[in-house]
Amino acid sequence: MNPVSEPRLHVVKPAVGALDVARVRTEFPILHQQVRGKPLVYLDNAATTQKPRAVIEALDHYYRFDNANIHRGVHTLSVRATVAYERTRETIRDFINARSTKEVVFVRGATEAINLVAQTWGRANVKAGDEILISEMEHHSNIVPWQMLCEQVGAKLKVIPINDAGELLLEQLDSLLTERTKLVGVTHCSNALGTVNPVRKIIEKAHAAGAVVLVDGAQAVAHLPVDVQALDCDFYVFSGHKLYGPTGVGALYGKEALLDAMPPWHGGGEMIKYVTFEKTIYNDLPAKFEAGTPHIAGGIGLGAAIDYVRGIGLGAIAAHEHDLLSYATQRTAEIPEMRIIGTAREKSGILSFELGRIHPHDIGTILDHQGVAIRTGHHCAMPVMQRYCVPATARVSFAMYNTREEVDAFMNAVRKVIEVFR
Ligand code: C6P
Repeated sequence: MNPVSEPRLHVVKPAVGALDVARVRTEFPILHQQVRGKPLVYLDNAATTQKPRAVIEALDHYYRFDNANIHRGVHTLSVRATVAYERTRETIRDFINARSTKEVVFVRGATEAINLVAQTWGRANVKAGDEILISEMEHHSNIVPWQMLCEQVGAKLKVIPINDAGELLLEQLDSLLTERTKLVGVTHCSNALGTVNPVRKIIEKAHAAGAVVLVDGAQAVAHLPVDVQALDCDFYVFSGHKLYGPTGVGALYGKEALLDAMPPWHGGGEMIKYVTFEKTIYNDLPAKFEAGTPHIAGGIGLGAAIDYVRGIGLGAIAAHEHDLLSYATQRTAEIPEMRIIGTAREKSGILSFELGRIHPHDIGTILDHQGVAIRTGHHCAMPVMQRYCVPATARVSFAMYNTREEVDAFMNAVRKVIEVFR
């Protein structure tokens, strides 16, 4: 199957106030540089976003003035570091509207969060013959941990297929959900296709079938408002670095009752209340899942990133990225060789494409010579590539600081690729 897509406009949340992109850009020092003699056009935001001054300064401030281990010391620096780190937990709670900070576990990122759930909740609740249901558009991070669990306990992995536009075939959900389905794992936004999934509807159906739901929010939290109570998801995971924060830090949201009943994951300091050689009493939530010294600076930086994003407003960010995607989608129609992969009605700012028979890595390399940074490859979503019968795609992904002029620069660079291969 090699469906030819036509550019379709998607529907994302309406504008809430205009975004002052020129001002936003002044807040991101890295954007103001030349790459290979051309102004940098950074369009690889789904891989990682750039960091605003507020985040860089939060990290700098921590290391200059507050660096100490947390939750342990009575001295002033330790108290300051602890307060700053725990402030981020509250910031995250508020950002995703969790009921309590007990429901917010710091992790290294989305990948670690999913592995944590698979190896704790999964090992405790999934037995031989049970089923885990994921979708065809998942990132490897939301496939492999479940495959590993299934191998360990003798469970079965099932998959919700997608149509040619890259939308889930939800009509199949009813038959795919059985009394054996223990968990549904689904991405909020696809990193390879840009599809925004109707997670609320999926959660409702999964709950009706008695399954819990983990939502992979890695590509969502920086682009659309997330309310875990309104969604009623059981677990929600995201990485800080795709949300303008540092790498190596992210969050796992879990409903308190579920987290409370789960066994701990890593053993070590911080996750214990009392240790003897005979027996250990584990700590309360969320410390039970936070063994060892965490990425303290990263946590503090993530708090600064979320404050920054909220200051701009997710409504305004979504509207701006929607405009960029619409503009880019329209402009791709000028180049007949360009085929968009992923034309769902609801999309976030991700444009995956093929350019005739030119290999995506060649596209990426030539674009880099024009100062344009995009990602090429399978995007850690090989089953999506298999679905569209392509080895890889080229992918443009937008953030709040991108502009229509950058889309123009990208299109000019694509024309250059075609010239080179003509
Ligand atoms: N996608 C991309 O370029 P980590 O690596 O843990 O921060 O995030 C993993 C992950 C999980 N789910 C989705 C939907 C993702 O997009 C990603 C990361 C990057 O698309 C790197 S492969």
